[in-house]
Amino acid sequence: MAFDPDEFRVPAGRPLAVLLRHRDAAIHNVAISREGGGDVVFVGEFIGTGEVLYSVPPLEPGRYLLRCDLHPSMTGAVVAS
Ligand SMILES: [Cu+2]
Repeated sequence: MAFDPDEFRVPAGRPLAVLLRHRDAAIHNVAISREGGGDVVFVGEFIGTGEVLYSVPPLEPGRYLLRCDLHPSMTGAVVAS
């Protein structure tokens, strides 16, 4: 019920491939939004097992909130620079 690691540094301005590898019994996804309640920039499909490879559009430089839409405690950060 957590992202591991919970902070990611990525290059800004480039498409991203994000692999979510699922290691518990719950359903999860990955959503990315501007930090501080800003625009949602990506919402990934939910998966219940296995892994999924998300194609995330290029991010502008800055900090973003990473979260699972089903579990408010599942958060992390994406830093694009
Ligand atoms: Cu979740």
